[in-house]
Amino acid sequence: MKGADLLVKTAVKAGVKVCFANPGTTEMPIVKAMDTVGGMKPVLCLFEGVCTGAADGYARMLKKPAMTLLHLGPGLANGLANLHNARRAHSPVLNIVGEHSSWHRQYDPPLATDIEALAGTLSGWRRTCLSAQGLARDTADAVAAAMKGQVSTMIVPFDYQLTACEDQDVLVPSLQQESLDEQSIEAAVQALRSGKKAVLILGSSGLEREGQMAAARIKVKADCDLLAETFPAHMHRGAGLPDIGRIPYLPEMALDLLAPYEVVIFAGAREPVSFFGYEGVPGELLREHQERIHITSSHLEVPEALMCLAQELGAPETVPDYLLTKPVRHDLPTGELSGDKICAVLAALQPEGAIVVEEAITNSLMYHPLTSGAAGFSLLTLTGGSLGQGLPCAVGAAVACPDRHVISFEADGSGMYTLQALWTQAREGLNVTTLICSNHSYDILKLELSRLGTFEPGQSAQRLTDLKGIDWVKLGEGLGIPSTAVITAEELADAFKRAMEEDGPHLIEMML
Ligand SMILES: Cc1ncc(C[n+]2csc(CCOP(=O)(O)OP(=O)(O)O)c2C)c(N)n1
Ligand SMILES: [Mg+2]
Repeated sequence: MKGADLLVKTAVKAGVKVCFANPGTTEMPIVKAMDTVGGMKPVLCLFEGVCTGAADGYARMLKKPAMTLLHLGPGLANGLANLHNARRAHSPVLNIVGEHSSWHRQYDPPLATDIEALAGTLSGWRRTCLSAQGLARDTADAVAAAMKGQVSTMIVPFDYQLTACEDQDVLVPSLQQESLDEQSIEAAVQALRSGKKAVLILGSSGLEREGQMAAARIKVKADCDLLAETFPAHMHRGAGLPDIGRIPYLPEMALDLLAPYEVVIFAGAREPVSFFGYEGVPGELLREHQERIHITSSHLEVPEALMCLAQELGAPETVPDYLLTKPVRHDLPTGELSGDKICAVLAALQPEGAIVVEEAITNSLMYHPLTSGAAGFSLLTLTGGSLGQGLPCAVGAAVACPDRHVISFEADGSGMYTLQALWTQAREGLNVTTLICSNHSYDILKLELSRLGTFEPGQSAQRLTDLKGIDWVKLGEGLGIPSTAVITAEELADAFKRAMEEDGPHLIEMML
């Protein structure tokens, strides 16, 4: 057995079943080992940002890591932006990065870089392997670290991958359940009983069904409000769930919304801060006098902490009907498309169990409010603000959940960062429908310019925010995806219904 076989065997045994890869020479033994060992599905991605974004999407759906296989420092560097989003989502991701042979590194060959330094910026765990025989232990440690909800990066020299070594079985230790912080739960109980105006802000795993239902029970008993963090990694949404709004992205709106609360309780969410430090706007969105209580320090155990809080409060066992949204089927809009009409078409037609990956920037403003009574779905958003996450994340979600429809609700500028993902969608026959909001512009940057007092962009500003000349139908078709353009809401509804009826990927360019 070779070191590479040991690595793949250990990963497969630990439940890592998919590898989003863009390999090179230094990863070839691992590529070969996937055939020798078996049990791991290889998915070729034509840019490393697709590999890492796909691993993030996969992890958000299944709560377990996929592997990425990346080529030395440059390959990892290409994947960093989406590892940033994965880190913000607390996604378990296992990166395997090839490195030059241990004896060759000293010559500083062209592809040599400080891989550990690159990995260190975004990985909660990283290690350069020091022997072939150690690869089973290293892989098990890397998977265990990822399972805590972080990016873990293992750097594997080429020669160790090729060295013969003894077969070993190294098991990944199961996650130790952290005990709940009873003191903070007691503090929350007291605060909620004090009669002060309170809000419970949910984040990470607290936004999946179980957490939301526990939060609704708390609301019934304590008469507090419920809010979600601005950019959830995976939020269940739709009819049958409580209607939980998200803290607005714009700091002025968030400040207004949060101002009335005397007590703010956090369950898996960070304290809200402004996305950027604008002049004259506070960075922290809570004021000093607002009492803050975090009922859990971990993003993993949020539903448990919420259930414990519900119990300590003496909340009812079930959520009364009036707190759960009823199915709402909005009328289909007509005429020329706008962002709001796109959201309305989606809310009306998206099928039960859809996974919606939302990176539609300015055109998705109404999507959240309009979908409170939609057919139940999973919402995955841009956790770290680093564009180019949507199309790859849709790949990973579709590989993780092949029986569900993935709807990739995407802005045109954002989509261009990682459009290679479309090829993987076609090659793998994934059930992804990509909806491109074609406003031919970096529209949100015009809003940012207006914050600087520029309402009519000058020539340079125009050149840096205008995207005319991109034909998404040709791009989609060029990468193997049946693609069509729509101008009206009626055309969108027709094209969307057709896409939902057929298996495999589709692309709809929505002309705005
Ligand atoms: C990796 C990365 N690069 C650049 C940016 C800065 N940025 C934020 S929004 C934006 C433009 C978004 O345009 P588009 O995706 O077309 O959405 P629209 O504003 O038109 O709705 C840019 C370039 C970013 N957030 N992330
Ligand atoms: Mg745009």
